[in-house]
Amino acid sequence: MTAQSLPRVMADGPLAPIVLELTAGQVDWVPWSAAATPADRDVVGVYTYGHPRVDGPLLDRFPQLRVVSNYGVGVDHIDVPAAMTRKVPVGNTPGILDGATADMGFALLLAVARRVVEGDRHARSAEFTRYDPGYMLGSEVHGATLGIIGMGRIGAQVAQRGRGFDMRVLYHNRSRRPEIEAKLGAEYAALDTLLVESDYVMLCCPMTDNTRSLINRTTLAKMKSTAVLINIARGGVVDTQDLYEALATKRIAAAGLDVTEPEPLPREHPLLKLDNVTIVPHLGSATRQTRRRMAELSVENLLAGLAGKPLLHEVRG
Ligand code: 8YV
Repeated sequence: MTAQSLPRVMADGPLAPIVLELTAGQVDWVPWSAAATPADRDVVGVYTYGHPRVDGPLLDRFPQLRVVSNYGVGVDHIDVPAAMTRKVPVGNTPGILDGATADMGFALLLAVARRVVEGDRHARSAEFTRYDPGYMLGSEVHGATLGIIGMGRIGAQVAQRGRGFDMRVLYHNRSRRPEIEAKLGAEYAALDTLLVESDYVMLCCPMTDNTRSLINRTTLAKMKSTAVLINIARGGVVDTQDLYEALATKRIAAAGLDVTEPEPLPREHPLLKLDNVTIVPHLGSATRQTRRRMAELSVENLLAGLAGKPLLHEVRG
């Protein structure tokens, strides 16, 4: 087939080499354009790689659209009901990035609790000339209480790690998960109870209208002053200004953030100046193995949709 006869798919890039490899000879990639272009009439697929916004007006640009495939599980950047109304299936990649994302949650939890990033900076600095048993005391992880908000697949993996670290595990979720309670000894708690009792609060929920700004001035005020907030969900689950104020005034002790709102934060944002926050640039699923599986599944979804077949994983509502 010539490039002209291959199905045309609009994607935000640059795409990972593995995505290009897996689609070689099968897809004619069209660069992302926020505005309508003459090429739109031939576009039959949309591939979202780094969270570009997909809404009704964007979908309406493509009269022949057969599929939207997302590289990742979270689809808060895609108006799924708008796609459903237009009978365009939306694919995502659940079930393959839970372990990697939970590992990152624990990497942040441990880094913040035991001041790993600060310690690294000090160990490299000119100031480190003498060992002092009194400096950089952290907080204990084992034996502490971990509060997990959102007990889906990622939350369950976090609970398992918490148990491995001999933590008491509380969770809050839309519905109770008796099998997780039985298997991992996690205890269901009302949101307020979880906030009041946890030493570490980890956000593992999807971003929806119900979870947007769930962590705000009011909920932060319920947390212990020694507590640490870890966000591996979406930046928008936390009100950034309220978190900044809580950290700057030591209302809570510290935070570890894989995600922020906006993402990235403006380079001059005051949150970036605080010592009691550790931030990584949305690395939750960023292992070679997991990212490869995400590429494979998102490409399978894309090719299935282009061929008019059911997607391996279709987001419903
Ligand atoms: C992805 C994520 O890396 O899957 C998700 O929802 O947030 C990340 O694991 C991201 O979506 C890819 O851009």
